[in-house]
Amino acid sequence: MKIYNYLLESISIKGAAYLILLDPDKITEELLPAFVKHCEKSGVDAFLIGGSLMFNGNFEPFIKQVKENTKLPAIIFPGDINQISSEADAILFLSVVSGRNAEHLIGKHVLAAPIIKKADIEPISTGYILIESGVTTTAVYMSGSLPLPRNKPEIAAATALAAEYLGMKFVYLEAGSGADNSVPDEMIKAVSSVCKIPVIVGGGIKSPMAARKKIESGAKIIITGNFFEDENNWDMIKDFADAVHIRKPVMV
Ligand code: 1GP
Repeated sequence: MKIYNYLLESISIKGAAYLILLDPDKITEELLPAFVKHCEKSGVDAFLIGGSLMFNGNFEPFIKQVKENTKLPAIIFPGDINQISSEADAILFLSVVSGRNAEHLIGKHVLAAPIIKKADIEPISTGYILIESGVTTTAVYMSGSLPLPRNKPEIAAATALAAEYLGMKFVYLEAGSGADNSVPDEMIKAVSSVCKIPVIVGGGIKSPMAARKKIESGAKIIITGNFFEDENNWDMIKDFADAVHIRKPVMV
C-alpha cells in the first residue's frame, strides 16, 4: 500500500494519526532500536526522519537501522536535498508556502526531483506553513523566509487553501522543533474548516492533552520530536498515541 494511502487509512480508522520525528543528530544509534520498537508497541503510526542540519553523516544507515527494527513506515522529512535515500518508504515533498523564498517554494524541488525518481520512493506533496512561535526557529532561519503571524488564522486558512488548490496532498502547520508555543488551536480550526486535505500539526507539542486539543481543533496528523529525546519521557508515548487516536477501533 502506498504510504499516502496508509496515512489516510490510519486517519479514517483511528480518527487521526500520530507520527514521531527521528532526527539523526539527536538520537544515538545505540538507543535507536529500542526507541523505535517502543514507539511501535505504543501505537505510533509512522516515523518522520530528518533534521534541519545533518552533522551525523549517516543518514542512509540511520534509516536502514530504523527499518530493521520496525514495520512502521519511514518517511523522510527533508531538511535539504542531501536527505534523500532509497532506504525510506516515502518523502514529504515540502514546499514552504508560508514564505516567498523561491528556493524553498520550487528551487530545491527541481534539484531533488530526479534524485527522488532514482531512489524510487513515494513523494507526498505537502504545503509547509511555518507559524511564528515566539522565537526564531531553525526551520524559519533555514528557510530564509518570514513565518506566518500566529494571530492571523485567516492568512493561514487562505495559504492552506491555496496549497490544496495547487494539488498538494497535506498541509503541515509547523511551529518549529522545540518551539515555545505550538500552533494555536484557533488557527488549526480556521485551516481545517476550509481545507479538505488533512492538516498535519507539529512543533512544541509537549503533552497528550495539547495533542488532543489539536485533534479536537481539526488536526489529522500530530508530529512530536523533541519531547522524546529525553529517555525519561518514553513512558508517555502511549499516552500521546491514545490522545491522538480519538476513534477507538470497534471490536467485532
Ligand atoms: C518539527 O514538528 C516537528 O518539525 C516536531 O517538533 O520537536 O517540537 O516536537 P518538536
